[in-house]
Amino acid sequence: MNRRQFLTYGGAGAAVLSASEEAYAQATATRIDLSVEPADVELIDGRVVYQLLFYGAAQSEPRPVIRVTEGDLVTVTLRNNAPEPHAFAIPGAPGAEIAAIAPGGRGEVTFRAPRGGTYLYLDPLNAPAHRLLGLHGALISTPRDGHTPGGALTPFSAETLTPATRLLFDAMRDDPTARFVGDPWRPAREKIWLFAQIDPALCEQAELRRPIDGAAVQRTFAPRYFTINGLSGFDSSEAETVKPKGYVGQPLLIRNLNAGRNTHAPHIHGNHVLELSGVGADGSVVVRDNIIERDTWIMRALDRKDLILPFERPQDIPPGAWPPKEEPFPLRYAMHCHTEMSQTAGGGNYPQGLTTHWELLGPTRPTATS
Ligand SMILES: [Cu+2]
Repeated sequence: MNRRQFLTYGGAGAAVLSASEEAYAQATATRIDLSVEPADVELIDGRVVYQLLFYGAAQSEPRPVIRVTEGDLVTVTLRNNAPEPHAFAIPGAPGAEIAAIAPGGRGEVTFRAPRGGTYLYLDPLNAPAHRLLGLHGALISTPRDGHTPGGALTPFSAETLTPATRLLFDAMRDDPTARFVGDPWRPAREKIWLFAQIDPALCEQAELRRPIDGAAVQRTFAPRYFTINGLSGFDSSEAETVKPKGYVGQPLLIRNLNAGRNTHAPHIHGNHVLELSGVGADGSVVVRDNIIERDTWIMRALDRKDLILPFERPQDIPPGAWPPKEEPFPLRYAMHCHTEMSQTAGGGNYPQGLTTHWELLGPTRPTATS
């Protein structure tokens, strides 16, 4: 176990394995090298638990974000540095599976990057146990062509856009008659919120190499820590990888995923979000026909939802009182989960659970030309 990684809590960030930084590039061949590593992870209250984590080659941070471009030929290699077999899958990406690899072994798979959208990669073995021990991460597929007929850029393939999503992205523009006056959405305006839960009893079972029965875990999993991108409480509230920031008129995409076992009900203050997509029965990205404004949305186990946080004037503030004169910018608004236990750590330590906030930096964006 001397090879085991030790992670302090704040060290769990968002390293990026970028297959192709250039959106809309020609199809290329891409190689992603991953390994499964045992790790001692320090949680928000100082407790250290044993986890199993995916690492990228030469990456010091776990669960790297994998970025690919739709249609690319992607080769994933996986080295198993853990003491039991591990596997790999991407629900919704046909063919993206590596069967069980023995300890010390290596596996490989080549597949076509799926349609534009947000995906989970995970270890499907002994489900949901290995995934809940930490073996999961986010994969972002950039569409080869993500434009609306009106020319607005979206995070989805043009052929999967619905009339509602086309109208929404076209309605974010620098035009006083538009519904969302400001900049169009840009790919750089994005946050990944990868939710997970940790049950220290399961971690201990794995550390002591006691047999783990996935079906039993499905029934007995009792999480005591609730994380966003591996962070919680004060850490997730302040982490730049989690916290959306921007001016009025700078819409942002939240790519929300739930790698855990429990249902979350994230709730946001200040603006409503617009729910753009969900997951089909086969794991594919389903772009919504009907876009509903939500202040609370449901994230079931393995859910993936893309949401627009519009960064509009908070509608609780009357236009006549905008911009506020006595309250200084940035205005800070909470995101917390309405599944109440998720707001705690270690069985009651509030508010050290799944929470963050977002910041409205000012009423006028610095890039505005009009
Ligand atoms: Cu609230």
